[in-house]
Amino acid sequence: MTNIDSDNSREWAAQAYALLKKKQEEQKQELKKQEEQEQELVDTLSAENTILPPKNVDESQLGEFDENFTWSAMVLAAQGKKINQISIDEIDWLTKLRRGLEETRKGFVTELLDKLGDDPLTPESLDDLETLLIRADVGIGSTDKVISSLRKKLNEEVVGGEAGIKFLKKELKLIIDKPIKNSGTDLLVPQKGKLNVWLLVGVNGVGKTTTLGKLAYLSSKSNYKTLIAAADTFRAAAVEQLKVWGERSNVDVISNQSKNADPAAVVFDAINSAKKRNVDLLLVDTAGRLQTKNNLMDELAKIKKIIDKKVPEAIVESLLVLDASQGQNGLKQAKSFAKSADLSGAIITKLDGTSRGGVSLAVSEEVNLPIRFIGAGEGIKDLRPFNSYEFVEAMLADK
Ligand SMILES: Nc1nc2c(ncn2[C@@H]2O[C@H](COP(=O)(O)OP(=O)(O)OP(=O)(O)O)[C@@H](O)[C@H]2O)c(=O)[nH]1
Ligand SMILES: [Mg+2]
Repeated sequence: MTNIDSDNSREWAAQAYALLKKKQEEQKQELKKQEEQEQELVDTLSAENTILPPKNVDESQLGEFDENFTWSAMVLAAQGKKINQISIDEIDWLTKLRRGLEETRKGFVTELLDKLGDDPLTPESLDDLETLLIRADVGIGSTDKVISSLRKKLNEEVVGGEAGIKFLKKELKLIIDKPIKNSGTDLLVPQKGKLNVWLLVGVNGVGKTTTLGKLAYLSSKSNYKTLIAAADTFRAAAVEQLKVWGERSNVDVISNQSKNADPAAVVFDAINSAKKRNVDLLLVDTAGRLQTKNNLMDELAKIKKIIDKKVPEAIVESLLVLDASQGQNGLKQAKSFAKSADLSGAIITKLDGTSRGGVSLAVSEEVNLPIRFIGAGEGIKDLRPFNSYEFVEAMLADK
């Protein structure tokens, strides 16, 4: 970690901002040149009636040099990033994350800071903190852990307000990091040279298809050969929805448009294509609900069986998608899925605009799942690999 004191931090952020501004200007010039060249090509192709690829995704724009920028730059600096290594995309994401967690913070940190003030922590302030953590959906298990660590610390020494927050951040991070450490993989990325199959599962409306679209974009942008399997055959519009995402990220979608097509059969076809095309990552969208009494879990088991049988060497991840705004309800779903589906990780969505971001901690502590990605918006770039440091900093940012 880099040490930057607050006097120097604004100066540092200002330098980073100036550098990014320059970079953006250069990029704009470059983009203009490219667009001119592309237009020439488009004109030629249109004359030949060729179907054109979709337009590229918009580049992130550098916003104002404000509190958000400074905070984001500091979070990156604290993780050892140098001024010239910072990108507009990263700043953009952190700003979104911090804004997204604003509601969670409002009912939590602001009140906490008010209660703690500059005075040392007391047993009473711990009681307040306990209530606030529970209210933020952090969960009873995690709350107990944090409070008893703090109580122990209080018995040993005087803890001031600021030191209390620092200690709290450390404890929360430990809870989130535990299942990630246990999994042996800090960052989930497809393994090169193998077929990786990521199944997105979860109840209806939590954001599976949207998340899959964002993952397809991240993956193909990172040069993994990517393919999508539209295995939600229940919802008629699901395939169309996926195709739009596929187009935006230049990833093909394997589907079966016939009514009541068997999801496992779609996965079967997709695996064949994936093998033929040497795909690195096959992303499988699944249904959040079914037409018949068929159990969602049975359906998932069937899909898994096909994968194991056809490509036993594949690296399979079953990722549970959870809508943060559902709070404790989402946690209940996670528990029941975890019981019957063999899950390997979680993706938390809709962290923007919910006051229940704390549920991420409950997922780590009570369901013991490593959080792999988080979503904070409906745009294609609004999903990022999970970073516990950034998450906790955003959740407890003091303004
Ligand atoms: N604000 C916000 N909205 C999101 C996010 N992720 C998904 N959504 C929205 O949530 C709604 C449902 O998303 P879908 O991706 O269709 O959810 P699903 O789990 O595939 O739903 P089913 O296929 O019906 O099971 C859509 O309106 C999405 O735009 C997010 O991170 N933030
Ligand atoms: Mg869907």
